Amino acid sequence: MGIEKIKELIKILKEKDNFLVATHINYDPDALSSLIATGIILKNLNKNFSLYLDEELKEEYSWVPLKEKIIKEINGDYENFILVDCESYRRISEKIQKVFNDKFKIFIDHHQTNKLEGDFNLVADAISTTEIIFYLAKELKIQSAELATLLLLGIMGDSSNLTVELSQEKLIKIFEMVTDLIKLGGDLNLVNQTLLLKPFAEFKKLAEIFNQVNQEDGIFWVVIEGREVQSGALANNLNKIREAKVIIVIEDFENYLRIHFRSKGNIDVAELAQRYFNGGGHKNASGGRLEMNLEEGVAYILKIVKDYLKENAF
Ligand SMILES: [Mn+2]
Repeated sequence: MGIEKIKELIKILKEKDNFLVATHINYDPDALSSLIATGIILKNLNKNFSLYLDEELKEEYSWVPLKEKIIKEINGDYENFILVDCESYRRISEKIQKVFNDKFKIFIDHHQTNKLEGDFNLVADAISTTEIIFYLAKELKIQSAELATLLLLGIMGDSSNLTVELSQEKLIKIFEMVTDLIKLGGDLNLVNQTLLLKPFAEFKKLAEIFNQVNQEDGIFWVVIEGREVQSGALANNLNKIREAKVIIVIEDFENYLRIHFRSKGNIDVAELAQRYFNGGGHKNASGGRLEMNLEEGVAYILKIVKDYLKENAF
């Protein structure tokens, strides 16, 4: 990640004021953490800002700072728009779609399939968007235990608690970053508890879903109702199946299907999601959507994935 780009962003943030910050819908730990960490940076720069989140803050995140800055309705007069951890307009809430266009747009993201064109784009090859914010905060010398814990949340969230497959170079970088954050007072135990502990009722529901998982030629898939459980976490869990090459979680939203892919090694599900499912993401974790009924949709998805595995001899 170029430090020059970070310096350019700092210059912009210092010059401007009245920021509206948002992230993708169905926020995950990295999205929430980058949203609020950006708020902490703006607060330290004495700027006016709001953090937009259209969903409720889930109970497990009750410890996060700056909750008073989170808004669900957009009323203020904002001049600048910062979007974090989001690679596509399809993942921006409708309320944001209505207001962001005439603003100065800053995009901070780490999805390899990001094609958004803002007035300033910082799309870097990073494990999480919070990694980018980490370097931004470091350059600005903004440091606190609170911020460190928040950044750990994003990093641990997007790396499945440091268990995703990464190159040696990236592993060293991420472990150094985590060490730095712990030294700054970041509470890794709290972060792990936030990410790993679940209510008993959710375990029972997951057990039911695990029993419904189908498999064929290394492809493991399951259909769930829209928002039945945390779909991303479910997909990560299923990716622990040793025999699995590709995991597909299909979320049925009645008029469309949301699809979550996970894969191992060189199987690039970001490419699949982008090419066939109007989506994108990372090599081993991606998502998309499909406007089809469930039966046709499942058959179509399986065919695409099977063909892809065959073509590439995985
Ligand atoms: Mn992310």
